[in-house]
Amino acid sequence: MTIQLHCFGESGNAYKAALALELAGLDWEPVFVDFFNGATRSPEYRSQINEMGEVPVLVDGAVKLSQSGVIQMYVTEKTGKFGGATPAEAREVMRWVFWDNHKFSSQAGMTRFLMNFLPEEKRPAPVIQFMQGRLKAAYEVLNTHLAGRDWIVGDAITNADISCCAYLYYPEPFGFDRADWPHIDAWLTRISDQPGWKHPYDLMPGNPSDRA
Ligand SMILES: N[C@@H](CCC(=O)N[C@@H](CS)C(=O)NCC(=O)O)C(=O)O
Repeated sequence: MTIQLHCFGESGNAYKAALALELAGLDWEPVFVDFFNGATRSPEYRSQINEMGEVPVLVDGAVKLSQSGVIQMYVTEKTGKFGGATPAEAREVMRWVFWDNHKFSSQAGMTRFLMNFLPEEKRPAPVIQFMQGRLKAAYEVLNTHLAGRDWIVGDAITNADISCCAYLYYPEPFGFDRADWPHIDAWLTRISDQPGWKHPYDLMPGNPSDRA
């Protein structure tokens, strides 16, 4: 049975799930969620798809899951891929996924939203500046960790990499410039060189140009 992933292209959190499914070689298809027209805020979405009002949501037969990190764990359960080679690595993978969800992607996603998807007159400059300061500290953490290593954990790509990279391929500006962070830059190239890798806008339906 084909796995369904409720998602939209602009969602870096959905990209973490979509990329794990795709790189693992699982049979899956995207189900477009019209976030920009309020789909995730509708009572139907909350009662039938996800009470948390978010994407991504994975449906595999009777299994329904939200939270990108949990969906990534499910891909690991099904395929043995991306979870780390040992129990110690598996814990380390989770440590970075939690860090990403709390300190990195959440801030990158919000800053990108405020700078690109809000009408220009509503963009709160002091909040954006504050968020960019927080993000700079997070880039520093990741760049320093990646110095002298190919992957965040162990010797191969894991859910830690798939989680932390998700917002960094998007073209909309939010203050991140690959040229400023050489170890992150090389790591992003390493990830995009993986067989089967696709850009978020090629993997999921929905693109800012749809609303232009
Ligand atoms: N921690 C969650 C975050 C999910 C999330 O924030 N998704 C956003 C899209 S990137 C969303 O659906 N937001 C809807 C809303 O806040 O109304 C995950 O990793 O899945």
